[in-house]
Amino acid sequence: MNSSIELNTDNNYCAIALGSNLGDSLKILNDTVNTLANSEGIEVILRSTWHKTKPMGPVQPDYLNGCIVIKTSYSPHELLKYLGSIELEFGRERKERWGARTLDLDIILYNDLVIKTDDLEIPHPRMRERLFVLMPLTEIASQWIDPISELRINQLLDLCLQQ
Ligand code: PH2
Ligand code: MG
Ligand code: MG
Repeated sequence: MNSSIELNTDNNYCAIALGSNLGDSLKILNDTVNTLANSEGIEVILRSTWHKTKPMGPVQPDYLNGCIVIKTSYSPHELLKYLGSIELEFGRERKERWGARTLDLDIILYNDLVIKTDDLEIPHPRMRERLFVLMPLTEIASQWIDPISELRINQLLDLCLQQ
């Protein structure tokens, strides 16, 4: 696929998963969405409700999870870098893989792009098995097609619920 036409225009759509299980998670997540909405080059188009979810991975507190869809002029790697700076702003410390965190911002989908580099994989490689991503994402982007499986988000949710 030739994706060059889709980049650095104002018409890139990206689904982002948000999660927090340390600190005042509700405030952190709401403040994060406001920060993103006030950022140049980012327009928050859709936001899900917040879901309280059981942790996957090591023993840790429950999470608050949700998803947003943004319209952005950032390329995937620019966005990755910017989201990383927001995680740091909200006190994120990198410790154990999949461990507790004040804020996690994961790029889930970016247009219909497929990207696999050392630091970034889109679509998010584990989104198909994560109810804490698929449930909120179905609220706002149920018809978005995963370019890998070619299934819609609501179909991925149905499959995940059957597991
Ligand atoms: N994130 C993880 C690991 N486990 N569990 C839930 N419920 N929600 C998350 O956002 C989450 C997780 C690593 O990013
Ligand atoms: Mg994550
Ligand atoms: Mg992450």
